[in-house]
Amino acid sequence: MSRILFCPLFAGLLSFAHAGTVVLSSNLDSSIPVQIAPGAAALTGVQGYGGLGPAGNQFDGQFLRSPTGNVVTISLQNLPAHSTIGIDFLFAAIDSLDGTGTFPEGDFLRVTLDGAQVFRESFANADPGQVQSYVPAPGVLLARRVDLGFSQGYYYYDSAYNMALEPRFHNLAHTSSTATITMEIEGPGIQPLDDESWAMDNLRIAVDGASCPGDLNSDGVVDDSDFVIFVASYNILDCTDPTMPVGCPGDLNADSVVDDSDFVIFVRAYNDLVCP
Ligand SMILES: [Ca+2]
Ligand SMILES: [Ca+2]
Ligand SMILES: [Ca+2]
Ligand SMILES: [Ca+2]
Repeated sequence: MSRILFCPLFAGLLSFAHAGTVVLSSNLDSSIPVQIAPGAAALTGVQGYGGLGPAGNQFDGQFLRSPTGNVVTISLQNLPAHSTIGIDFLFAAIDSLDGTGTFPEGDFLRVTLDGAQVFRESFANADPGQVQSYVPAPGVLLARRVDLGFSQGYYYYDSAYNMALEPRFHNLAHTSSTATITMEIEGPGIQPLDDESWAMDNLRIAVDGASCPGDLNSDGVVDDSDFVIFVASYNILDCTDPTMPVGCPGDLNADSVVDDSDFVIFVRAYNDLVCP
């Protein structure tokens, strides 16, 4: 890559951004990506969830809604060389999920990566006295125990979470060229679709893009003079990260919307990469 593009400022910033190589991205509006085996889950209108979320990452159109007790499996192949993987998604906790306990309580969102559990927490909407084990990270909670549609009534309130800001779904150690991710709500409390369910929207999976460069400038050594250019879209940036001095980009291409078309280019030196 061109040395002319190197800028120490940008190289310093990159380590704070969720830049990487996006390997699967879907707004789940019109079709289910072939990499997703949905089981009993189906595309469904987002109802009252519409518009929840930060600019550029909001519930909209349709999402993939699943009954509890159903496994949604994401299978990725031919991943580029990398050392970490991250999963962004908007999570809808729909209707009377009952938190931790015994039936009808015991509704746990469980996520695995290549068979290893990376997340298992209960979600509770039905009654304020129920125990939800999940404590949202800063910025994750979008709505809690409000009517966002589907089944109606006191026990059927709904909640929304922006898991793009949940650290437990990011920087997961991973180097294989394939990845299998499962998502389900399981436990002793699972109940039928009209009683409780869940959904995801704006699924985006990225690897860190940290394949190590070779002697890119052909000077006989692999060192900091071999620069790697990253292009990060608006959605990948963690706009709430106070350590990220750039903040979120605005309408950089002047098309009157702040969205993925506003790209931010980073230049990163070889030494900043984690090379396996
Ligand atoms: Ca959608
Ligand atoms: Ca509801
Ligand atoms: Ca229930
Ligand atoms: Ca339940």
